[in-house]
Amino acid sequence: MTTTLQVQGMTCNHCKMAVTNALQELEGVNRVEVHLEKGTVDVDYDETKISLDKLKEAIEEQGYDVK
Ligand code: 9UX
Repeated sequence: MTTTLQVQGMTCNHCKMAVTNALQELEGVNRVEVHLEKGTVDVDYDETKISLDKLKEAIEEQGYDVK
């Protein structure tokens, strides 16, 4: 399924890459799209392999707040 997360604190391209890489290395994540201007992250993932909480945790570990 695809979900859109509101993520606070992503302002530059480095932030974008940090969040993208952190999510993409997780088992069950198919596609990640960060929209800096909107402060959102679209994640296409397999919910039988990974939970939404795990996705949020991975983003928070990079230092960003997930709404
Ligand atoms: Mo540059 Mo993005 O310090 O946090 S990596 S704004």
